[in-house]
Amino acid sequence: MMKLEGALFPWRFRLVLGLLGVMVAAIAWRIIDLQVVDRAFLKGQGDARSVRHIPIPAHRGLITDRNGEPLAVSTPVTTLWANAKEMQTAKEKWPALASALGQDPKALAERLEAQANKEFIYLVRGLTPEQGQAVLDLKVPGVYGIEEFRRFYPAGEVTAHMVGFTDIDDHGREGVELAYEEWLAGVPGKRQVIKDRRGRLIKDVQVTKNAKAGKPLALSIDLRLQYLANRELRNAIIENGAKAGSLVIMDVKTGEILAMVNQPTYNPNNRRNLQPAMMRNRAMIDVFEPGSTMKAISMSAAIESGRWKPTDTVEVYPGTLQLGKYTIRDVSKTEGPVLDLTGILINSSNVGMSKIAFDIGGETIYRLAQKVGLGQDTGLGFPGERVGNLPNYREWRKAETATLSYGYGISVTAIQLVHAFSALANNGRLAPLTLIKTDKAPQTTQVLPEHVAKTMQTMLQQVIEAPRGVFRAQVPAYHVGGKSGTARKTSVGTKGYAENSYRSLFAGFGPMSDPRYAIVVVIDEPTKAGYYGGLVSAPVFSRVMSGTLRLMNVTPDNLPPTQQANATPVVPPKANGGRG
Ligand code: 59J
Repeated sequence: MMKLEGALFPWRFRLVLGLLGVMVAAIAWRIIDLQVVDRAFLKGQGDARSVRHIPIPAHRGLITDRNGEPLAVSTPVTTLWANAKEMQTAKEKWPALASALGQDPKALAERLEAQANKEFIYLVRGLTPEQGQAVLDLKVPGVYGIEEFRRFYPAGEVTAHMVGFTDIDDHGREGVELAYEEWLAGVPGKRQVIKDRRGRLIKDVQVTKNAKAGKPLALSIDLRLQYLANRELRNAIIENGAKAGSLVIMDVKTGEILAMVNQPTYNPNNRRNLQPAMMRNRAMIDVFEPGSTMKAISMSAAIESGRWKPTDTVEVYPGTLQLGKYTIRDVSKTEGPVLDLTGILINSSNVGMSKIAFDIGGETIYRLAQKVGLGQDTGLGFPGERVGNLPNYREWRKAETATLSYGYGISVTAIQLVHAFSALANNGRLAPLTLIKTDKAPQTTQVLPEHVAKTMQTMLQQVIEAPRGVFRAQVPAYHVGGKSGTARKTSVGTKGYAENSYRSLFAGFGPMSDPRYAIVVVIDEPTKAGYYGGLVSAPVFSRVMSGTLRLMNVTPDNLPPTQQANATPVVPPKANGGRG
């Protein structure tokens, strides 16, 4: 019967057998397909669902002053984050977490509920590693730590404008931190980890890319001078009830900025309650009319023209000069009806300067102003830096020529003004400005013949040392030179100049035996003791120049005769091994 049936339907049996065989082959093929052919793809897909790359933060380069004093330091911090979804499984631990974080338990719970489906939220950023570990030790499910770096600024408000700061993600946002971001930042690394479906870390697999640390940066500034400048400027601002101010010290031979401070300032380590006015690096981002400090440049142009020498005289009587409906005025009444060129600087005669300007022509002054960098790009590339404005020369009317010659109708930054004076100090050679410490002597440009610069040095020394000079700028034991300026501020809204708001200026250099340091002091809107540059800014110049020359161990070139005798080095008695 069976045989009969089998014999009757032998094809049915073979069919079933054949089908089974095909199925086995299909399964076998599928196994081979998955395990051999698609292996890489599938493993990749699986890993993509569990392997994560997390960044390893790069250590940001240290910023120091020229002597290696730290100005911006990266310290390791722990940032705590949470997988809020995962945290919902252990609500009983939230109060303990809140107290460890120093947060209000109710507020934290509300936040975690509101973001219950988020897999990444920050709990708190920038704890000390110890604080962070204490929280992690609570082992609250869903709470994780990442190591980051945070910037600390040891000199705080004293270097705030220069150094700037980084944002919470450690990227430069202001100052040198921003200008040199690429240099300082480095490149973050990558670490491969395996996480489960819920994002919990299961295994730290390997570092796939090492973090590349940022490079260190030594600035040109000298922290000691920076402190000195900051202290003297701040005191002057308070004493004079002034709104703001800037002070810049420059090494005229190397082009290095040795100090640059502004008031008001701020603490970069605690940026709550920051007002925009505090953050301005005024020495580079505020422009102003240089007023009479400009006469040092105009006078240089006159000497260079060969048409004028210091002893030549100009009639300044009666202290005014009418140009159509425009009147040029001298503020202080001078000794006599005529002044020589030095006298024009000492008495700061606008009339005298203007008459010289008419003789040499506006273009002569314009060319020199341009060469010494007034209203020109400094090339520093500092964030927010302004270029100012030197109006392009055309056939100027007399009034325009005159006002340019004594410092109006042109706008400059404090750093440009110190740069311009540095050319006079450095015997006519202009060194390019730099905020970075330089080791080799820079390429300088001869912008003024040496003999002209030397003549100007003598005249500017007279401005300070002559009987009617700006005696408040004098520096004990040294000869220095410079020029004060008092400029009415242009008032917004009106077309002209404010009646009673002034900018007090002083620009100078020393020691005259071999000028090395140039200093500019800008005091904005003094309201108390007076407002003349010779009264308000000159004493600040004196104190800061005095401190600078001492700190830099510069040999005095103006000791009174008795002290000079004492100053001859005392030769120590020869050592004789104690044999008497
Ligand atoms: C001045 C100006 C404004 C702009 C005038 C200062 C002009 C001018 C139009 C009146 C105070 C004042 C373009 S003063 O810097 O001459 O530093 O110790 O602001 O002249 O024409 O009540 N400086 N200052 N001028 N404007 N326009 C003197 C002088 C200067 C001094 C004192 C006294 C001005 C010696 C200024 C200083 O040299």
